[in-house]
Amino acid sequence: MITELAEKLFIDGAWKAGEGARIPVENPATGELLAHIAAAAPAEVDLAVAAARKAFKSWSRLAPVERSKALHRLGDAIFAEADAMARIMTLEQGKPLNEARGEILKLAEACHFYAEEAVRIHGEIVANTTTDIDSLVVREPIGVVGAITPWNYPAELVGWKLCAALAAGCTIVIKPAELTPFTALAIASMVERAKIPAGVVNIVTGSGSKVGQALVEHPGVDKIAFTGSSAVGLHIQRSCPTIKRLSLELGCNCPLIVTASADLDAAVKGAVRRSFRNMGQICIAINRIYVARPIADAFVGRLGEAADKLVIANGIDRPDADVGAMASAEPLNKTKEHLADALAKGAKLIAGGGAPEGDAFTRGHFFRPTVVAGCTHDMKVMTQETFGPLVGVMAFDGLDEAVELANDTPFGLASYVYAKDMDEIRYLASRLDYGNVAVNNVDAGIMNAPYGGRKQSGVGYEHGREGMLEYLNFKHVRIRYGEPKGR
Ligand code: TAP
Repeated sequence: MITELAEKLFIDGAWKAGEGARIPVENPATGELLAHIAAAAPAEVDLAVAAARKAFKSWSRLAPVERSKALHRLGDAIFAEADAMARIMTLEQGKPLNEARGEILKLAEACHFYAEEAVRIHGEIVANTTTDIDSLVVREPIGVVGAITPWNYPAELVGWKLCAALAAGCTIVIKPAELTPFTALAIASMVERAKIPAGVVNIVTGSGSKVGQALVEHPGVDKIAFTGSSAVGLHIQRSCPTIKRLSLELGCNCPLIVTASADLDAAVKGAVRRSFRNMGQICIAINRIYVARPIADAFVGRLGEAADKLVIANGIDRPDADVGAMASAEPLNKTKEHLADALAKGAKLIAGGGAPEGDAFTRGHFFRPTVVAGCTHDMKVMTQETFGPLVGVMAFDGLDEAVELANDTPFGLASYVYAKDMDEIRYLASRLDYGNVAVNNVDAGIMNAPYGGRKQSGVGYEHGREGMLEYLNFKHVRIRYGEPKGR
């Protein structure tokens, strides 16, 4: 399937051989070349935006139930092709096949969720000072959306934007990450199969600084929906030459607090899953853990043992592996840098610390899940997003200290708590300055509830009804009525 998608753009419902320079896409588990993409030329970005503008006229006026049916068809098409799409994702991103398949199924779920939301767009009638006037507050789609997405969840992060935008009546031009473009192109072929009208969904590939920036600056794009690093999010906010709506889903340095009342087995299991799943390349990955001092040694010992037990492999060869290759050299190098920094400043290595041994790992971006303890806030692992398989642990003496440490960050996407004591849970959940707080579980984001960050972790929400509202404007229609004839 990758060969069929190579060097193509999806514009106005058709596949077009890209005119721009070729960019290689590699398999991060082997270093092998998978295929090339075409960097969309400025004229091709213009074509995609023009197609989305043209399609907006009819898509936004379509009865919501028709948009709903289209999204259901898309969900069905993706579900039917889950195996093939998962394979593409594993080949270009590195996560194990079973996990990639799970992500594709969640993309299908997002299509069906927003298909249902599409028929639930409603407004309000607001009281006026006189009774001959009605104020109708109606919701209308914003227009053309430019979606810019990262490489860690190449299907879901495209899908949340695409599905919510389409449900609201917007059309979209998507610029996927350079590292993982083929998953997005495979989604485009499902859009085609679902017979979504031409121009409603367009995909342009290429670099962020050129193709992504062209969307940010394009006068025909009404909204930018961006997921990625805080640095690029800030750059986008600053570089918008005209007023546009912006959603920015950015990075974090997520804390976990484990209190003395916690179920230790559950806390270790949760910490391992959310620190190392997808090799820690998750915006809501647990990067730092604060443990009540009386249980700190026991927790650290068990966390290290559990990390060492994780099965690491090429995700195509071992679909059920716990972790696969990292997506590129960049997050791998950052992980090594944060580890070296922690060790140089006195942290103790508990597990991992280097690449796994064996021929299978020599050419890919592999690193063992790594735990360091005895950490302090002088260390990068405790204060910056690592975006890799490294977690730092530190002991605390009182809940206020734990809250202060957890909130000692410019970020605010997700935080985690393991505790059994209800008073502790309430105290912590209400004081953690994060858009998401997960207690006694590590799934901070679910499809039905709003998911968004605070502070430098961004603005706006994805998931839930709120995720669709990001693509709608309010319109106030104030109507004065007269006396009816023949009353
Ligand atoms: P970035 O380097 O920020 O890239 C994200 C996207 O922006 C890519 O498509 C990139 O294109 C593009 N881009 C780069 N420069 C641009 C510019 N000047 N104008 C427009 N677009 C530009 O992030 P990443 O390394 O792919 O992803 C990791 C980051 O994403 C982490 O910080 C992580 O926390 C964050 N993230 C956040 C969330 C949520 S929901 N908050 C979810 C997942 C990831 P290229 O690929 O071509 O560079």
